[in-house]
Amino acid sequence: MSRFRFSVGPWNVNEGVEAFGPAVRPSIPLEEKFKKFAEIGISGVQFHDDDAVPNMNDLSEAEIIEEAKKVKALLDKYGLEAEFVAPRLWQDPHTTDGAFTSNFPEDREFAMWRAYRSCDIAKVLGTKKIVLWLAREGTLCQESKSAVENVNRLLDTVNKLLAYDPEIEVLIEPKPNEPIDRSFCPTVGHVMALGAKSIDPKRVGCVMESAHAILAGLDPANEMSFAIAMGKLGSVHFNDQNGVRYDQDKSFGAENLRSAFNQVKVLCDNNYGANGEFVGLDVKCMRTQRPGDDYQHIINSMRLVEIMEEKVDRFDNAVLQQCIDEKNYEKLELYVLELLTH
Ligand code: 3MF
Ligand code: MG
Repeated sequence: MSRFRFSVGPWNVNEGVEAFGPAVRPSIPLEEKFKKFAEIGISGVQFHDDDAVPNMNDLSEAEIIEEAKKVKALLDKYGLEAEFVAPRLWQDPHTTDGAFTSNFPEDREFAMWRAYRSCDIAKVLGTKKIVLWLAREGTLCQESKSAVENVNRLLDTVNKLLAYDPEIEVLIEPKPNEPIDRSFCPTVGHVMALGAKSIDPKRVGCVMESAHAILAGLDPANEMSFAIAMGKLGSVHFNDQNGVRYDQDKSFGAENLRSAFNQVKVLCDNNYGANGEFVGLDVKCMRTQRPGDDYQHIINSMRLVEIMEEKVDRFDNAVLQQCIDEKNYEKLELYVLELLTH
């Protein structure tokens, strides 16, 4: 049994579409996903705005709220909680040049409209957390935008959201690249700096994803630690990634067990979850997986967290202290490797 509460998004169970191939599995209705999530031990659901309210561009603000109420009733039916709402600002034709940092004012206006609607949807679903994955906030052609101007636009966006709803908390999910080449806000440090300059720093934090840290050439546990030290780790996206290549969203621990151990350890050591935070899983199922077996990556990830919790509980601080006293980190290295392999 894990000490953590787990969350996933509906997008984590998908049809297997990727850049080089179309859908290979049938779509699963939202309610069926909720039912299965509850069955396998998930207690939170992460939402994109249009996961909760499909085709929202065509709806009025009042209609969006009515649609969101139906989703809230479904969550209640399966005993699930909404963790956060994130505006999906990377698929719409309005956001080809970015959303909050597009060169085109009508696109920026569209992005704000979606972000405000995310706040409205979050209120109905019963969560205060708004996540901004700044997917296209950067450049493909570096000279096409001023980075200084656009970092200020991101700050302005955060401020507008904080002012729009005095209850919400804005969690930025940093990622250095993909789908853009160069992000304006690539790491936890950048998020912390933006938050500190906002009109209400205590309501700005981050979601740290393992794969995003690896893509930035950084250590996931240390990125999470930095946010914890600042009191700003609002959520995590546990997954794994084989080095610096395309964004893989592999099952947690599938590539690097020691890194998985250290991510779980930093959360355990710092009592993560005590304020209701979830361990979010942002994992993608392999395209080879058959319909019906396409929750396996989520089950695997939760199991890995549990296994690592057990290792963390067995980690002997007396051994650690002895190794420090002897200044013998080679000995500590072996201790950790034996712990992980036994
Ligand atoms: C991309 C991501 C995103 C975000 C999600 C919520 C599609 O690499 O990690 O998943 O996690 O949009 O912000
Ligand atoms: Mg993510």
